[in-house]
Amino acid sequence: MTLSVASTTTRTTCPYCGVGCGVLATPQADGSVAIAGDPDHPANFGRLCSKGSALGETLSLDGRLLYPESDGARVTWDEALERVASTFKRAITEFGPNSVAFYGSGQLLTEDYYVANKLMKGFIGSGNMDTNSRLCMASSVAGHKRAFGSDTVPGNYEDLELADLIVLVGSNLGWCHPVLYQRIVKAKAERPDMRIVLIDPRRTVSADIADLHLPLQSDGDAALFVGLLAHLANAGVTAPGFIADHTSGVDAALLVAEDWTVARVATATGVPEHAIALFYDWFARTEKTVTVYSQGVNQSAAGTDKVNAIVNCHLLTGRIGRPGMGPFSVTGQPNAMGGREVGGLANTLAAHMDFSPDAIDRVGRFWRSDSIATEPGLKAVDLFAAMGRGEIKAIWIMATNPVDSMPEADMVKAALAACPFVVVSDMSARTDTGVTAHVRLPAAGWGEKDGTVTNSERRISRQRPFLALPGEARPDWWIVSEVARRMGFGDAFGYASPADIFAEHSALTGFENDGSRDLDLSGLIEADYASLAPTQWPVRRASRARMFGDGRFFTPDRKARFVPVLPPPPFAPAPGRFIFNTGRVRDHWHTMTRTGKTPRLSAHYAEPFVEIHPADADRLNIARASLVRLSNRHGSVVVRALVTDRQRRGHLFSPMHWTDQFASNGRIDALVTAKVDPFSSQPALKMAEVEAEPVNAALFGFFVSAQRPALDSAYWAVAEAVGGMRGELAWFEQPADWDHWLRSAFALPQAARIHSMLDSGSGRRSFVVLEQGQLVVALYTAPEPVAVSRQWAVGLLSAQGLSASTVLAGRPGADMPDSGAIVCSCFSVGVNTITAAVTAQGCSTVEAVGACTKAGTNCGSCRAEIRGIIDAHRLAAAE
Ligand SMILES: Nc1nc2c(c(=O)[nH]1)N[C@H]1C(S)=C(S)[C@@H](COP(=O)(O)OP(=O)(O)OC[C@H]3O[C@@H](n4cnc5c(=O)[nH]c(N)nc54)[C@H](O)[C@@H]3O)O[C@H]1N2
Ligand SMILES: Nc1nc2c(c(=O)[nH]1)N[C@H]1C(S)=C(S)[C@@H](COP(=O)(O)OP(=O)(O)OC[C@H]3O[C@@H](n4cnc5c(=O)[nH]c(N)nc54)[C@H](O)[C@@H]3O)O[C@H]1N2
Ligand code: SF4
Ligand SMILES: [Mo]
Repeated sequence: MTLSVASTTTRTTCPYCGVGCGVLATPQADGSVAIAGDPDHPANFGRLCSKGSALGETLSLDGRLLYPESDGARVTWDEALERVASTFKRAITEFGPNSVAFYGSGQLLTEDYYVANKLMKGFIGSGNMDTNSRLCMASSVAGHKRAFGSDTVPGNYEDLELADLIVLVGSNLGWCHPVLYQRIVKAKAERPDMRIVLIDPRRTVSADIADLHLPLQSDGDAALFVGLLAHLANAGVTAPGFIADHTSGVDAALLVAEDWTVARVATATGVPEHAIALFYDWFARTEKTVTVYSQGVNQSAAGTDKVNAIVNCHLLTGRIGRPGMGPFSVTGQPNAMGGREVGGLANTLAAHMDFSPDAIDRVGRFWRSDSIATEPGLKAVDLFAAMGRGEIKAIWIMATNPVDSMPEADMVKAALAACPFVVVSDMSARTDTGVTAHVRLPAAGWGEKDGTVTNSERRISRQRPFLALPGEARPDWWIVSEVARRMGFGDAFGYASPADIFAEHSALTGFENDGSRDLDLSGLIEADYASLAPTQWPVRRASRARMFGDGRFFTPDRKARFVPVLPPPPFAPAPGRFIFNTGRVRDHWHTMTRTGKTPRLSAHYAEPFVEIHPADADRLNIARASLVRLSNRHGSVVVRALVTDRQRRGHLFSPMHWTDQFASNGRIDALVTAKVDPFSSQPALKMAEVEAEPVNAALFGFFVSAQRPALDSAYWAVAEAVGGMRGELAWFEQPADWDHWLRSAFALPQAARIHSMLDSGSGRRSFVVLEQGQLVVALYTAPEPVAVSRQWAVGLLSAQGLSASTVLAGRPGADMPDSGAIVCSCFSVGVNTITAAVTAQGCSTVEAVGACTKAGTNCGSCRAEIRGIIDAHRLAAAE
């Protein structure tokens, strides 16, 4: 049970994506917390997506790490902190400061991040603090610096509403930045002339609002935008005055672009010429164009070049620094931007300053340290490689789960297992990374922690606590400061509150700045932290509203730089292999430590899967809903086949979310090669090469159970369900003794009676255990993927007065209709219910379906899928 510290409503910020929506959290008398969008927050104006709406359901203390642990045993904070401080100190004395490292996260608050970075770079004296932003934003950072001289995101959210053309490049905004997507949907409804182009190898849900989708071959983006640059120059769509006064290097960029005709771009991208020409024409003719990009751009071996290929087109047309236009890198994590601001990347020092002699001197004086690091540290991929070679003697991982999210994840796991000292600060008691730790430190989570985050449009918002710290959990800034004190740096880390830290960080951003650096928060030093309203930077004492509005950049000559980009040759996997693309689904967040706790969010997709084109599936004898093994030299995974023509032939896609905590073998980063971009060192997470083959299981199973089972089947995947768990199973060989298998998997008491039924013709078998008419466990097995309705079976967990025969039959009765796979997670409305509204009740619009079923009427994240169901029915009716 959680304990609230607030009786009224607390204004805070969503802990998931970089949209940074304002949230109103109101603890209720029964211990739950009511969550609503903050109507006054300028990111969302009251809206929330499915993940934001379900925040209240992630707050239970189930699975939380509540006490410090050393070698798996509970210890006092004093013992844990002492062990961390003394072990780090010993390693530094013996092997030097570069033998230790911190690996942080865009899910730390700015204050936490600032303190960790200051300890490593300012006082331990090593650059070895890197972050999961290396996997996320590093190419945008590098691209921004090459073009602007600083890591400045020029866009404001209102630009999306003011634009006449929005180009989404490698961004599935509909699922990953749902509230921004909804702002665009609304703007387009008000101004139907507004155009949207989607550039993504897959036809994602974001294609729903697109006037044009270019399903390009992975990494075709550089060719596409270099071709666009040539087209704009040839068509005379340039801004000569702006180019002359405010940029440099245009000629070199145009020279290498010259040969990139539409025909050549078509060959390089696999997109038909007429579609490319149409996109180029729209771009050329539309002054107010915003190019939104995300991981399809950044997570590539050519990520930085892709960023600059995009920025070049905006510089050539002078479309930057003005309302309704500009390149706009949208950030993923709630505080990806804050982490960049404090200097969390190993190649940055602090406050948007790098390791230049000036900056080292300036920051050293500000921190009053003479042991400041003088050179960049190891970046994520290099860091874990160095650890694999035994060069890292102690690592502290905060708020990230690299055993699941790093490329070559099995190597990362092995490196951590061999590292002499691993510290993990997390909210979760059990993560794939946490199990490798010598010391586990319980961190305060969302609702408990207190500080600031910066969203994609540079807006700083407060996360405020409304729950008491559970058990002995502590905020990350406190934990790091205590270790710093024990290492002998107490004077520099005597913070009493996050407000102290924020004031110091703000002061550093303004220190000897005078407009020479983009990041300047000096206007906030004396702001009232407790009541700080969402504030966009820069916030100099004399503020300037829009970045680059005056055409001045942060390079030495204050001019933006064109970067000549040479598109890489199209990637051709070895014969018989697929391009393996990875990313996200609507309702899960990364490694599922929080979204995996809610039945609602777990119902949308309940197991790991791979999207495969029907022609490829046929060729390989991969049947719908069967199991597939994906493998390469790094490892293998087993996931469900999702056969769909939204996928390109020769490409596969799997989400990154499933871990060893939720599936037998679904950690897809085990397959991703740690190949990095040469400028940003960001790994190419969207481009592995794999083989696919059907898994010939002898038997499939599906279960629902009141308790979490311990499974040993060849394949298993579990998910939370209301009243218990649900899960998918498969065996290569049927268990010899079902009674024994069930009793041990579901920890059934000897007295429990197992009812069973076998249909000898089909080989289908079902088992049920009831206790006073309530379900303990139901298991359905079949030689083919089990066809029992998942939603109906999950409903059994909350049913009373059940009879064994109804459950064994595995067919919904009239009193328990099958709603089908969940589409709307806010109101748990399934596909069958929606289809019935369309077919039987004649609902032909998303609004009408909403009126009939409530689906899509709360957060709206599922509206694109509802439209898909209506369209499919319309097509079927027309045939
Ligand atoms: N639901 C949900 N939302 C999230 C997150 C989450 O875990 N779940 N995580 C947050 C975080 S940290 C991030 S970084 C963002 C990521 O947000 P996005 O970048 O929008 O999400 P992804 O699914 O990783 O990738 C986007 C798309 O890139 C496409 N792509 C792959 N290769 C290429 C290519 O070569 N070119 C182009 N043009 N496209 C390509 C993929 O097919 C995919 O549809 O989402 C944030 N929001
Ligand atoms: N193949 C592939 N791999 C990818 C990606 C991809 O698209 N494809 N995307 C990459 C990207 S963009 C990202 S951002 C990463 C994300 O990957 P990770 O950062 O590894 O994933 P999370 O699950 O968000 O891990 C956050 C951890 O921090 C804990 N936590 C949450 N809040 C706090 C807190 O306040 N303090 C502390 N100490 N702990 C906390 C959570 O319980 C969780 O264990 O994955 C990357 N990996
Ligand atoms: S769009 Fe959704 S996940 Fe992102 S900040 Fe808003 S509510 Fe949270
Ligand atoms: Mo990310």
